[in-house]
Amino acid sequence: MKKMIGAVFASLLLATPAWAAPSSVTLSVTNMTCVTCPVTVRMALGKVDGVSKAAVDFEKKEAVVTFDDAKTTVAALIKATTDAGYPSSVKRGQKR
Ligand SMILES: [Cu+2]
Repeated sequence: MKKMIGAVFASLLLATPAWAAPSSVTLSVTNMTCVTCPVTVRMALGKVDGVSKAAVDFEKKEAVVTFDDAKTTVAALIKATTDAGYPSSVKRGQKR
């Protein structure tokens, strides 16, 4: 019985790896020419699996994205905005 509980705990640990902490990155987004562009960019980022939050600023031409780095990568985020017609690059990234 004790052994079984141990196995359950081990599988729980595997299901939620320690490195699955939310990360955030600020992307510098190009091509945003009007106020509805950020909406398109935000929707494109929101479709990426693992993204929990995306805030796009038209004035600053940047997107602040919070994502689960076990599910997606910064490269996938950049691809998402680029595929939507707005190529982006990393302005600053940080892990929390
Ligand atoms: Cu626009």
